[in-house]
Amino acid sequence: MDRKAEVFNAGRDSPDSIASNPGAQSVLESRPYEQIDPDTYFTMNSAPTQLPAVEAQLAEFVTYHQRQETPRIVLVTSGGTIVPLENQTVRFIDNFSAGTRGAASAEYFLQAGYAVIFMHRERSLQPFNRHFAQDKAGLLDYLCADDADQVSGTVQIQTKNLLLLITFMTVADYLFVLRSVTNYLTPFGSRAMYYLAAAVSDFFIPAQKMTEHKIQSAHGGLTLTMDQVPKFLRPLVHEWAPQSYIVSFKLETDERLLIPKAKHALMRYGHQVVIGNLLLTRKRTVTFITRQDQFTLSLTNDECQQTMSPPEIEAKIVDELVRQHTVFVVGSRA
Ligand code: PAZ
Repeated sequence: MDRKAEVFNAGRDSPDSIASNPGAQSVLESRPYEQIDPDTYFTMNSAPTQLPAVEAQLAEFVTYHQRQETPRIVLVTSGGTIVPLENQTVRFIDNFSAGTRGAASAEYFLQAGYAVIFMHRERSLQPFNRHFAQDKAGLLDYLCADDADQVSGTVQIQTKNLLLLITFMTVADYLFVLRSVTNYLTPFGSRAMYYLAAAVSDFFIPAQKMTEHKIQSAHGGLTLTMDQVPKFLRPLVHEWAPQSYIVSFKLETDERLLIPKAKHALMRYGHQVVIGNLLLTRKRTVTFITRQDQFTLSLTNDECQQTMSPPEIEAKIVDELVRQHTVFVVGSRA
């Protein structure tokens, strides 16, 4: 990957907390070499072929929940996008995300009474299925488990039509589907939550710049030049879902960057919550950044050592968000 592709997206308005952190400062001072706006992105790229089918499913699910007067609905995005390197794709760039956070969180939102649209990377982890994904047992095994609550919970989700599964593969699929979901959720206003846990690529190669056929190795090494994926949080917050409750995640590997960059994202886009997590500790600890507050949620040592049904950090995250979302909904009515 050449240097251009390594340039981070830069913040234009660095907050004080970043100014006091030289590491974060230098990252945030890098300027994007090319940044197309989201509208241009949608005109330059074709919508995925499955979009009309996805929209039909969304229409049916949302109409059902409007009729049922379901109090809350959440879009959970989960798993990593791929970035194709050829139009007839043989190779692509992927990332580490297995979709654990999204799948676990979807279960906790269902338990909290939310209808859930689970927008996930094809073949990544899914709610409930994730419990047997590793040992290749069947959903039947899960349903036949001793835990009666788990079973009745799953059956309720099926009979009450509370979970809609939709998929993406590439970053383009992700952006087109996300924009469509916002259209369908508009009637829910503040009662809709967006929980954006997917790991979405920051860089891509536009179709027009991609080679049609498989990249050949005859000429030696490979240098890639990638464009920056537009920052879709801005239109999401300001145009597509301005009344809804929006939670984004920020992943870093350098601890010194995490909080400054999470704060920066919140200031830049003006949504409700950024949840910061580090690659190595993400299953154990996260930091909430809101306009008023900053606090950490963690699993205790005792909780981590439990061998039978160890608690998951997602239970704590969702608990906290449900509480904050309630305050938001009430405040929006005032
Ligand atoms: O999918 P997973 O459970 O392995 O990882 C979850 C996560 C780290 C992708 C998520 O918590 C997250 O931080 N998503 C946003 C990543 C980003 O900064 O784009």
